[in-house]
Amino acid sequence: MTIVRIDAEPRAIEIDPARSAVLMIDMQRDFLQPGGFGEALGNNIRLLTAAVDPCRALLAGARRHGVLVIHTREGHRPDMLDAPPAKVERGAPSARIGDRGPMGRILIRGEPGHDLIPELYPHAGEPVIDKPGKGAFYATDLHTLLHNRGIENLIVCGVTTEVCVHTTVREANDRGYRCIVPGDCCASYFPEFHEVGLRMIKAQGGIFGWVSDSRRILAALG
Ligand code: TIU
Repeated sequence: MTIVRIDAEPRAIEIDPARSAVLMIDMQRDFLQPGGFGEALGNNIRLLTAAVDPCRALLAGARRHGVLVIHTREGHRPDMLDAPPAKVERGAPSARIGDRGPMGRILIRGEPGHDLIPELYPHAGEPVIDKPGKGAFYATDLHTLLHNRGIENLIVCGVTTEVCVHTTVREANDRGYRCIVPGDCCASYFPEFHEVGLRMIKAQGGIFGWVSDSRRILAALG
């Protein structure tokens, strides 16, 4: 067992890479590319691209060191029976979940927009979790999969910081996982929400977990 020490806030954390996983949250075309769900909600999608290169570097390092990599995708069944009307009707988007856009039906499984971006595409054998909600634990088998693999620590990356990353970190924290969030591997359509989202995780002695960055995590892995 090789324990590594990751520099982080509010303090350094020691983890066993064999009992750790990288969770890559929702790096989907629907959130990062033109014509998807993110843009339909009125957001500037370019604000999310800063996280792509750090995520790519972190994934490469994690794979090199045998850290389990898990990807998630937010989306719904083509018949949308798993899409709460309260979610579909929310706000005033130019196009709603299930509507046709340039990348197919918005946020629907199997459509081009629902797929992960090519820069961060899963390698063969890496689990992909399809989730209907913002949190990766809600209505998925993620907890079972992590439990069966003996995973205790999660390095949570992806988009958006204050929505799906935060919801997942909160769910994971309540289930007993140690969550480390590399800030440069996350992004938000609202830079101020990104900043305060990270501060909320590490405040109060690390109320939801630890905040670090890709450089410090890669340095710890060696
Ligand atoms: N809208 C927004 O910021 N996020 C989402 O709808 N989903 C995720 O964060 N993945």
